[in-house]
Amino acid sequence: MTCASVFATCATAGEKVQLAWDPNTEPDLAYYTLYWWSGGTGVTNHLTVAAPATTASVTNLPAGCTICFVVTASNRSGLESGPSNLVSYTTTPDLTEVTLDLAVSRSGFSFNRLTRRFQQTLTITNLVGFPVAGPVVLVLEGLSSNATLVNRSGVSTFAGLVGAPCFELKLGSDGLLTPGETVSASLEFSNSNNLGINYIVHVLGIPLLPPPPAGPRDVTAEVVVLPSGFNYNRFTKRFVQAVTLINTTSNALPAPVSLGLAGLSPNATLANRTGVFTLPGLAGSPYRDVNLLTDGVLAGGQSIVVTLEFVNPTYQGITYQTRILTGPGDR
Ligand SMILES: [Ca+2]
Repeated sequence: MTCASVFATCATAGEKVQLAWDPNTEPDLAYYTLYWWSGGTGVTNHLTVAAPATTASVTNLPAGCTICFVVTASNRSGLESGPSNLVSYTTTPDLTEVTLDLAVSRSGFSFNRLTRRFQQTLTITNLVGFPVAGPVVLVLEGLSSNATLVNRSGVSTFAGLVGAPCFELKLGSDGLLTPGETVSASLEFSNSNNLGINYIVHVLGIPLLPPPPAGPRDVTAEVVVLPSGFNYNRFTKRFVQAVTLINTTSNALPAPVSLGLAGLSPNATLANRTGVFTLPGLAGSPYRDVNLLTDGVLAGGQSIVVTLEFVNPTYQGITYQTRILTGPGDR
């Protein structure tokens, strides 16, 4: 069984899990060792438990990860058994504030004489083009001190909202608040002095953002471009310019890396172009792909020289603005 993380990031959330296993029966049994790890981290943790105890709890597990556990038994000479079957546990993922992706409306309060509670209905609609996955949680910030949210699901540990009461929405069997879907929540408050109940509502969830569109990425802002002057080659009758590109980031830019010339003055033609852009906003501008040598990337901090050759029959000035695109896909 593989044990992969279900979410890309695993921030420490301090989740705790309790484990139990069947006892071993050897007379010289000394202790058990519990091992656990999270997919992708490459880190194995362990703790030992003196026999005959057969339970342990593990704290500070990362959020949104599948954690795998196995147990071994060791005897008094330190001889360790093979591992038990593997069990896994998925911790609650880190939530993101999605309040601005939703419409939240609140009814007035109604008083229930039997329960002596104030009831309010909140209606929540997903306004964006992507689903929000559960748990989707209402967090009531600054709830007035006379009121208590009686039917709360818990108390927030979210940064900036720590301690505020929470209410988890029921999302139906899909576990999602899909685009356009509306759900409602019935909040019940006790109210010690019957004064007003005020709060600011936040909504937390897991936005399932659409993947970024396939195609090259514009990294013009991340690359410094230093053009030389022009040299005229009498044999080829071309104007030659050496352009140095410097990747100012620490991230490698994947091939192909294209140097585009937007707004090239109409007297000049890029003779050694790789192609002409068809992308919106760049359509018709010529580009030349950078020779990235064997590693196929423009590494972080790396500089590389591109030689441009222009045909310029009228000998007028050659001007353009540079654009840098990286990665596969249509240009
Ligand atoms: Ca749903």
